Amino acid sequence: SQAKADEETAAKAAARTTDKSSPTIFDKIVKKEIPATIVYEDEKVLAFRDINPQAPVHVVLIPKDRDGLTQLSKSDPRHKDILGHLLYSVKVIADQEGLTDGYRVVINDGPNGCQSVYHLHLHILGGRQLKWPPG
Ligand code: IU
Repeated sequence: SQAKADEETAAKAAARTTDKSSPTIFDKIVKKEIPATIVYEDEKVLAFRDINPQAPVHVVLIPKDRDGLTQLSKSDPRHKDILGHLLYSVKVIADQEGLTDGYRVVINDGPNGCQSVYHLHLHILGGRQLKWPPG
């Protein structure tokens, strides 16, 4: 029946958006299949300007190889090196961006953290006085 088909379509759409094993748009940015304003890159990480910036400087920093790191809470001991590499890269990028008066680093994790892309990423926000607590 049509109703059943509609139900199936809706279920599939829901599954697609919550399927945390499929590649995300960030993989396409890594492969340069879709454009992004890249501000920093090395063999392991890539950083680009957020398309919906929440501050004058808003950079998204990701591991090039997701390697199971859909989100921080899914990390395991094998990820310790890349996690350290990412955090140190924040400092390098913040220097490069001239954030001499400070900045904020954010990792949104899961639904309560308002994570929308399931490829681990760090937000680097700066260039204005940020408020605390966040929303
Ligand atoms: P979040 O922590 O998962 O919500 O962060 C995802 C961010 O990725 C969010 O700030 C988006 O604006 C940003 N982004 C992007 O920069 N380019 C894209 O093509 C997509 C999302 I999709």
